[in-house]
Amino acid sequence: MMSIRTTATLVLAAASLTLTASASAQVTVTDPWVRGTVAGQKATGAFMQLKSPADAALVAAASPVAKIVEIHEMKMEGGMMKMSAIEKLALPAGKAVELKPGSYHVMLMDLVQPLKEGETVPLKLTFEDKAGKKQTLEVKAQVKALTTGGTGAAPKY
Ligand SMILES: [Cu+2]
Repeated sequence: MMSIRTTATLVLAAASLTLTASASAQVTVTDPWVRGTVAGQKATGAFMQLKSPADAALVAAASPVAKIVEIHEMKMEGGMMKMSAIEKLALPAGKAVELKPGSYHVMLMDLVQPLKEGETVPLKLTFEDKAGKKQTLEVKAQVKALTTGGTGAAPKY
């Protein structure tokens, strides 16, 4: 009798983090992701962790999937969470700054297409250092399910 050998295949899911950059004082972008949308939805949020070795700021963002891209913050105002555009998001040297649901985020507005889970969305991020020198990083953000990080079905940025 021959025994049947089973070959176990180990599938390793590598984190797909793509960075394209060249400058020296490099801002690190970790785990960029975008909340998926449903048909007809015109806006969503992009989230990530940013870390800069020297004082810098995120000053602009752009993406081919959205006609308008802004940097937003969320604040409690009269008991309500409100979001508003900010000119820049400060990145203190060596400190990780998190863009996450309910907090800072990159707002993608006037979307040109629905964003489906599993797709990737190119995001261009522009940083400025203390001397005013600008640096642009391009990352690929993973589209995650609409409800990721939220408490219900309602989109929450
Ligand atoms: Cu927003």
